[in-house]
Amino acid sequence: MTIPTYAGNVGLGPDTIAGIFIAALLVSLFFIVWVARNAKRNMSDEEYAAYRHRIERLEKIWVVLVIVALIIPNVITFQYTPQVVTGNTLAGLGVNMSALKTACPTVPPGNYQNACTSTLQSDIQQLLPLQNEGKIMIVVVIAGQWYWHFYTVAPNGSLVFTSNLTVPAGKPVVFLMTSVDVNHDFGAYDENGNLLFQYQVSPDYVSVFTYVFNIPEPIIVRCLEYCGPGHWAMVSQFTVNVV
Ligand SMILES: [Cu+2]
Repeated sequence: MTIPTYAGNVGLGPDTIAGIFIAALLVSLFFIVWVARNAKRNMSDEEYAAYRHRIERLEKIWVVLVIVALIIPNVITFQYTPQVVTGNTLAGLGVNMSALKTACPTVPPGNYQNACTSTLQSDIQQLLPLQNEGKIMIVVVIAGQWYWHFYTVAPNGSLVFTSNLTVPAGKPVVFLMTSVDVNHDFGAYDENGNLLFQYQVSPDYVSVFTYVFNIPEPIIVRCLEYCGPGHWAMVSQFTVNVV
């Protein structure tokens, strides 16, 4: 498979997205000029008061529209947010969720490299019996400028670096993710460029995220949070296989 070179290649495409932004810019520009011209006209005091009244009413409508436009898509799409089921999947397998750690010992900025080692190891010890029983697969993700490093977990709990990660279909995959520098965002796309899920990856913190891949296919991983000039190149991949 070929990996598109940058995030704009997914979905609408960079030209369409640029077109939308330019169109929005031109529409805004038109209204700015229109308002400025109207405001310049010679108006009597009564006319000006009526004009102000009209504008204030438009502003109120505008504020309500923006709030509605933000709330409605959030409410409609909430049920599709995969994070909602993370706790249920692991708790359903008997994991004591309160024993899973997410916070790492605080270290000064710039020293995040090993900050989360003990937290990761503690979580792996909690989850290892389930993996050894074949009920889950644990994947450790270390993010950095500008790479994704994947590790699998051996039966004795030690981390094994892999540049050729495969995960099973139909079985919960538990991602334990942290960053060695800045905030990143783990975005998993299927073969057709559809976003399956995304999850925040932060320094000083271990993100625990469980996902069940339904079909065997290649997965592309992109960073979905701007993390510096190499952000666009922070692309990796792994494969979902039949169990
Ligand atoms: Cu990033």
